Amino acid sequence: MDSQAIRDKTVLVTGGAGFIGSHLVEALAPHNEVRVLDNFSSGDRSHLPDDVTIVEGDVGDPIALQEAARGVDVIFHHAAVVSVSRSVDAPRRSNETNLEASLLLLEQARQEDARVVVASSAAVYGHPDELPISESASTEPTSPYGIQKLAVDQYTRRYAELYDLETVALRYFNAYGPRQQGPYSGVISTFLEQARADEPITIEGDGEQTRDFVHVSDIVRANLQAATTEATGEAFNIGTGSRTSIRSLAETIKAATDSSSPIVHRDPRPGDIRHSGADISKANRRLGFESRVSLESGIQSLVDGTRLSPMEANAEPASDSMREGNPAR
Ligand code: UD2
Repeated sequence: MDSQAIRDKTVLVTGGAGFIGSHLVEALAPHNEVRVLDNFSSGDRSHLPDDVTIVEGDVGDPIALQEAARGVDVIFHHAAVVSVSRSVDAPRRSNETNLEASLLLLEQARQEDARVVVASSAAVYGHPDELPISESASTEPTSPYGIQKLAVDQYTRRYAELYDLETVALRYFNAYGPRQQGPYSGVISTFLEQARADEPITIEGDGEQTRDFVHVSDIVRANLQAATTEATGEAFNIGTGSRTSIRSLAETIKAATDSSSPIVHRDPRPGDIRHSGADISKANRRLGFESRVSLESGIQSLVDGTRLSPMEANAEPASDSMREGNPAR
């Protein structure tokens, strides 16, 4: 699978100024006409290349959406309220953006006969029955955010069946990389900030919980593959296939930053998922997806401020000593 195959298309990236969206825009812009629909509630204009067309507005605003989607070939849907805790505090508000606006977008895609690649989430699974988690695992989300993502994921797949629309849902595991920041940004950026400031690195609970951390450049590559795959109407796990404990992550980040931060424990997060790890064999088989960035090199590049291109092979997974669990390849 040639993941650079999407060329000379008109594409829309919703949430294109955000963390994942802006990296995707950068990868698409040299070869395609790119439009970005973003309300800049958390995204940043400075992340966008000069040659993209920006429509400022909510995805849930039909006028803005119509303008942004007119004549596009592919829509990458990354606009969302990404905070799980905000979805718990205000479920209807996050439902508006995460679910209602996504449905509006699918309808718009039907009008344009555009392919849609949707950002789904490992949150659809809730507490997993087995590891690694395959796409056919049970889906019992534990938060409004997860419920909304699951509904969108299902709508996305059903739109392929019911309306013959080309759709793909990508279930991201724990994404990390440059530009991930702010209060809901995830454990890697939090630990990095703490380590750089020589402040305590705060592990919630015993630190033995595990996650599948996937670098944003791998996620971008999965999106490019989804843009051209023949395997539409499907959902795919996008992770690395390996799990890392939060304690091991804290130690790696402390070492990589040469920090004198103490590693401390506080109360576990209520409802925290104990273990999460992706079976990526379906994405590998059907999309040609593989993860190329090991957690060590991903963290090192964050520390050094170097960029990892989605097209470069940075693979050294076999020697990745932090990894545990069963690589699903
Ligand atoms: C991630 C996603 C979420 C959803 C979910 C799916 C992020 C930011 N969130 O939630 O959107 O897709 O996966 O299951 O990617 N932790 C600490 N100390 C800290 C911060 C976190 O110990 O300062 C722990 C936390 O208790 C948890 C783990 O690190 O056990 C990961 O936390 P997270 O907020 O980065 O991501 P997660 O898996 O809750």
